[in-house]
Amino acid sequence: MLRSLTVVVALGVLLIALGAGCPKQTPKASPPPPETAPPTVQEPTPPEPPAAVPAKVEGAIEGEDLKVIEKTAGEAQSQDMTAWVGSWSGGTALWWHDGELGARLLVGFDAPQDGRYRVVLVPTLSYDYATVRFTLDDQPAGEELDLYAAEVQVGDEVDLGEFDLTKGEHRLGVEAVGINEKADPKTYGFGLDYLKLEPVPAAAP
Ligand SMILES: [Ca+2]
Repeated sequence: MLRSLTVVVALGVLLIALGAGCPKQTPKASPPPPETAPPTVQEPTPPEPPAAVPAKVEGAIEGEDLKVIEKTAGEAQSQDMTAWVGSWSGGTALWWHDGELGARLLVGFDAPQDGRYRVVLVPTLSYDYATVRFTLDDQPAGEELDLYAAEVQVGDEVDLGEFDLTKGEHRLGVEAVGINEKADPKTYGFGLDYLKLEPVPAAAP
């Protein structure tokens, strides 16, 4: 019995000794991570800025907002001018097209209060525009104006003169009285960017 016990103990010691001599198992090395491209950071795409529309001129009565009271020929409508080189107030103008010699257009605008005003306007010039005369409340206003230009463009300010205006509606008349010989086609067009009423200080007594 004692002998058997001795054998078992010896055997145990031997096994322990053998175990101590075994190379330690090292953990298997992890396989290298698959080569994947680093995640790319998507830069947020900035939204397209809206097309720049020219600001409105301070104090302007926009041609495109005028009330068309009467026209004897053609069509009068608002026209987007941002496709052309130049700076129309609000990027838009009144466009009277497909007129004829002697055609008349009458538009209404409001004076803010009773007073004396210098009335100025800014026309559009174009290759097919007419020579025009203006009236203000049926009275002649300013000089005859040739609106021909080889390219569509915004014109210079035109002085129609000084007028005593009451608060409320007044009427600007445009008559096609001719057309430049270079105009092609000769469609007697007219364009109005804006009108402006400049108060005239009362004369000193
Ligand atoms: Ca305008």
